[in-house]
Amino acid sequence: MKKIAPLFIAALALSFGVLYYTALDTSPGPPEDALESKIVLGFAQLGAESEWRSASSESVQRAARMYGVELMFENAQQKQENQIKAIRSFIAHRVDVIAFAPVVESGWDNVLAEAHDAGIPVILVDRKIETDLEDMYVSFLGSDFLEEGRKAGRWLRSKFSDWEGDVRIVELRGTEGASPTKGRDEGFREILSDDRRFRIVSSLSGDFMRSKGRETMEQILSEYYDPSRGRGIDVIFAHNDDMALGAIEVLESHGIKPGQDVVMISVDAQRSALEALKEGKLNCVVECTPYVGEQLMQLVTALVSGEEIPSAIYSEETIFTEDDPPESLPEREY
Ligand code: GZL
Repeated sequence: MKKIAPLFIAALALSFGVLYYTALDTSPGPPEDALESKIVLGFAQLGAESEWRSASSESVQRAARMYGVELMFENAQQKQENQIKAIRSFIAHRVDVIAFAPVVESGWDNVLAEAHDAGIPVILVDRKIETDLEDMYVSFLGSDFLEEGRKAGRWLRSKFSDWEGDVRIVELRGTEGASPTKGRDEGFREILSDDRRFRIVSSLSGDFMRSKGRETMEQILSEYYDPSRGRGIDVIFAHNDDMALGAIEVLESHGIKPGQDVVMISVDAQRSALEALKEGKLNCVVECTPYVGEQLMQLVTALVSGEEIPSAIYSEETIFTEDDPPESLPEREY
């Protein structure tokens, strides 16, 4: 019996405590609108695979500080399951808005349905998704990848307008299944498709990474490049600067002059790519801007204020080529 008494008293105290706590907890706090309620944005960044991605993250973080938005920022190390986990944690924290750069296009239906059911709007930043469900996101903010590929194709056709023979092209693809990889590839091929001189002899992924760009370029050279048997490469089209810069290192290690022996095309226009353009190691760089942080915060603020926002906002982008005077090239932060 004695043993039971202390237990009973402890249970009584605990229930009283809980009651006391909940009573305190239900006391009327200050009115909602009197609280300085900051907007809370959950951002699931895909990784840190390239200079472009680092600049993208910095743009979002800097803009959140500038706009007074409380930012929950998660980096998924290029793993979709990590992005899904991050989005679920944002839902659990009941953030006001979720934004993310989907590492690949497919596999988002379940987690976006959970966000939708929780009443949390989602903005796609940088990359797109494929889904049959309606209303899984409220807006896309980023680049037109198809047009970026078309720009590369148009420049290449102009470069080889007087060329008689075949144009043997190597394509260094970005992350398989990612919307920029798909768009740049499709746009590039669309522009070249009606001219049989242009032949893509190898198309392999370097995952948007400099290290894998090097590995893939070495593999392509070993499998394909053999001038003694007339197997050369006339053009390298890299889906981003990091892979192009990796390929440049490999070409030079084999005594091949990038930009002279092989025409080099890249996408992004980071600082080191524009430097390579000035040095004649790249011939064409299609711009893809990472600087959408402020636009994102404007969208988030408008959304939380109940304003309508556009379903898609595309960045204005240009192209830089070997014909541009070096002094006309922009100073890049990244
Ligand atoms: C494009 C972006 C791509 C960049 C790469 O918007 O998703 O991913 O072109 C980056 O540099 O890794």
